[in-house]
Amino acid sequence: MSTGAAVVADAVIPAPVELERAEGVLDLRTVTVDAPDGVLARLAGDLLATAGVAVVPASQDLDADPRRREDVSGSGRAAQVVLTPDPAAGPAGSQNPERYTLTVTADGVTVAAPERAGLLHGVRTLRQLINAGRHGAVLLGGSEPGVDEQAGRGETGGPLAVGAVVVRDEPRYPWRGLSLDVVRHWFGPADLRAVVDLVGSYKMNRLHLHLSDDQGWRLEIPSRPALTEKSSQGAVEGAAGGFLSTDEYRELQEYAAEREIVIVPEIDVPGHVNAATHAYGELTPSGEPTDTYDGIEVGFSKLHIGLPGTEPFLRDVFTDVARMTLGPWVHFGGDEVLVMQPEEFGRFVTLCQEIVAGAGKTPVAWQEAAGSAHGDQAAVAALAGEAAVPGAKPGDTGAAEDEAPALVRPGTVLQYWDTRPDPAPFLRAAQAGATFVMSPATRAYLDMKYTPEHPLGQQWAAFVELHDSYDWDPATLIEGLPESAIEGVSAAVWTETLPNRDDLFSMLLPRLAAVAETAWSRPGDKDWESFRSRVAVEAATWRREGARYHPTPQIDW
Ligand code: TNX
Repeated sequence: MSTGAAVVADAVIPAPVELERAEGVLDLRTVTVDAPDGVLARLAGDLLATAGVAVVPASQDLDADPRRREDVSGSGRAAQVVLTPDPAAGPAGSQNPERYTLTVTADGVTVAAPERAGLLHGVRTLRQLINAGRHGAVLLGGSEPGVDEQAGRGETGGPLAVGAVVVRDEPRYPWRGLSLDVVRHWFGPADLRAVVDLVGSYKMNRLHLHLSDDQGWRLEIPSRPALTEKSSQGAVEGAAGGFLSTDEYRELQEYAAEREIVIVPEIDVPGHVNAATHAYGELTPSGEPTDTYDGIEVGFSKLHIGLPGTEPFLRDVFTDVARMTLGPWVHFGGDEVLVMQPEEFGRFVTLCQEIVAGAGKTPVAWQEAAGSAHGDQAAVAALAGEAAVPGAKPGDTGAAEDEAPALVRPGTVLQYWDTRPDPAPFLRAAQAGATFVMSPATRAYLDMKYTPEHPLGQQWAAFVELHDSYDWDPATLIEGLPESAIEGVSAAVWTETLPNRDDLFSMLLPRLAAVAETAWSRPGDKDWESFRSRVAVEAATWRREGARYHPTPQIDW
């Protein structure tokens, strides 16, 4: 009988703050779920059912009369899983709104948390502990009645039981997410719900959708119907497009919100706009719509601040998006505008923040909005066919770095991806009140190939093996950035080379679990060797649920 804490800890991703093993084992073949509301009870039941547990309806009578707690299969009592609001839950002294305590004894399960998110997190942890028992990672010894020792420890045959344990837990960062490109290839509502479930299973709480780009427009905008009428059909290399209707968008957000996940919509401007300029000729200097585009180059398209149609377009689009969005954030892109001078770019950044904030949302933008140009300013000018900024050197922002005022407003969230540029603009932005979500391409871009031989993905930033996406600290990426300016972490997956759900998932898994742990767990609670064994356990769930993953040789599957 092995009941050491280390063995049990080998089930939970992301690694929890505290996990204390106790005596006893709980048979979980059949459970009842008791929660503060019906939606939570259903979600908790669904999560446990994915671990193989039979969930039977709870009723007052079951508690009152033990004889009626016989489970439907007659093999023993239904264990009670009780979700209960409790401000005292979580690690000692914690005020973290997502904290929870999960307590498993031989008599039942309690998940205590001050808020709904913590209650769900506790159930997610329980699901992984059950999964580990089935997979054989937790050796449940003894002769507990109802636990069949001979059941075996295969994918589905292991005991549906969990050793007694107390988990007290909370996240390191409030923003733990995935950024998903649904433009280069289209992923519809069913795929998106699967992604929401996946993100949630690792206690991530943001799904950022990249909804517009050169190749397509993926969200119905009531005031600008041509965007989806004319520009939603295409994708990369002639693949089929699609878009979310306003109803589908609302339903997706509600599905995510039930799971405590906020959808963050991105409409990417002032670059990555060919789908917009194809739909509305008034956005181009000639007045003629641009052709459709199904290649994978970036950086060539742009809006024009001086055209009379531009600002009304931005106001219409961002006002509609803000109105349709349940969460507090709207992302306006701002990345890789390789054909625009810094002065015009700065005016777009200022305008978009003003529109988004005026519509009641917090603006989010890629790091370029801090005022640093992407890459080499001279190359930018050359691409634009314009004279280089006088005196510009590679890496220049085109402005005097030390004196230039920050472009960002207080509260704007910047998404950091390019690990090359100089930290000065980011420090200035932080001083102006911006916060940062870390998506370093060399670690968190899950469209990067795992290895040079990997058949899918790109390689412009790095090869990103599982260990690379695990072994980094968001707090040390930008030298001098105060910890208080770090909002969190987002993995990102661009889909130029990923035409379907299987290919997408094989890039996400197992690396998404690594990024999730980097976002949730403190550096001292992270451990690569432990993570390796926990991933191998978690993979049993992926196989059972038919989720494709990449069997990297870094794990003993
Ligand atoms: C960069 S980095 C992009 C995307 C591409 C991706 C391909 C950033 C904010 N944008 O437009 O799809 O590279 O890996």
